[in-house]
Amino acid sequence: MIDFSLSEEQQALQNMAREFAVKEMRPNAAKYDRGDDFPEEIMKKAFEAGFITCNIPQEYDGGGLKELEIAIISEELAAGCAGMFTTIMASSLAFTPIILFGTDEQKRRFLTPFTKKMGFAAFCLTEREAGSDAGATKTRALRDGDHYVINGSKCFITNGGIAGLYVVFALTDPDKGIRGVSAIVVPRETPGITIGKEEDKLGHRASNTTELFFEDVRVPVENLLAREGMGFIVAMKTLDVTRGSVGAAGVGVARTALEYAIDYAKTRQQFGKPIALFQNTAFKIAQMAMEVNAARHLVWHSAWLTDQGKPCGKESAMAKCFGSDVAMRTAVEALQIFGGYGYMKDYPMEKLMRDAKLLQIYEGTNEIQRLVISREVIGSIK
Ligand code: COS
Repeated sequence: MIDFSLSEEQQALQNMAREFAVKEMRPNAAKYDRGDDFPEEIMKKAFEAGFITCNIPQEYDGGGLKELEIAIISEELAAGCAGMFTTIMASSLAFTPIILFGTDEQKRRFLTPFTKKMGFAAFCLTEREAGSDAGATKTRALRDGDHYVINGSKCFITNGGIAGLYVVFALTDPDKGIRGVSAIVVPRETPGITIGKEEDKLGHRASNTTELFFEDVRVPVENLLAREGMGFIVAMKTLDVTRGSVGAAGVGVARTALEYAIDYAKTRQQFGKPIALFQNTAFKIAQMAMEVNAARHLVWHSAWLTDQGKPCGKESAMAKCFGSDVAMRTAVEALQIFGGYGYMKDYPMEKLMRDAKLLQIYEGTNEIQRLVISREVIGSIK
């Protein structure tokens, strides 16, 4: 059976997220893009609406949303402002390894507090020398009695400076390489954590990105997720689940760019008629509309697979890669329709283009997504 319709609940969720994006995010997107301020008030409203804790299971007082519903919300929020979307969904990314691999006690201890009071979490995998090669982690978490002692640093951490909780991937057994990596939950208040400077980014400027330094950070062994040495698998399985929402964000950014381009093309007159009546413009718009639809279908399919508990690594990589590539292509083409106006900061097009770029890079570059897809599609070679 195949059914593309959304349930009444899903439609209500979509409407709620769309209204939030239109009323709260879009009117403030340029302001937070220009300055260095954090959109605190909008995040408070996002918390009250349940977006920040949407993937925390209901038994731990969260929204308990499935991946398809998260994809629906992600598209809407990113259509409002990709930077604010990133702040919200980076917490979901950090909650995911706890949801997938935490014990009941860990979920209660680490997740439930986020449902009571607004807070953020951060997924700490990337290091200066371990980006795409995530297994090259150098940060160590060596056992000392009933504690791990963490030393090292992480970079490009979304929510790094504002998070109350970090999920840190570190070597508990440095001799074992990838198989010596473990996932450990580290509360922000633990002594020895220093937050580096906030990165000055091209786009997603409403989100906070920092380096993090760990110096003799002592964390009880009860904060280990899964087992020692399983950290790399924890990271990979997390990304399999979450990458689809980056594709959904790509759909959101592309959809906004397309909407602006259509409105503009219908009103902008050149050579005595609206430019939408020139086939060059109309065909660009047709191409963009096709690609937005195709990307959404990939995203929803990968989310559906995840919700069914079926393998989804290849499909979520496809959704992430295609969705973000469509965001980039659409933003560039839509800006072109605006001509010189598109290049000006008074118009929203250049922000969309800058925001689209990061979607092709974070949560695994699109080159890594193509690697994941090609490995599975080609299979083993004898
Ligand atoms: N699910 C379960 N297990 C997985 C897995 C997945 N999705 N992907 C890899 N593994 C397992 C492999 O099966 C292998 O296990 P064995 O050693 O028992 O065979 C192990 O993990 C190592 O995998 P692999 O050999 O594929 O590792 P590589 O170093 O070659 O590459 C990639 C792994 C490139 C896919 C990984 O490093 C990656 O995803 N990098 C990008 C990281 C990223 O997204 N960073 C963004 C920052 S987080 S916001």
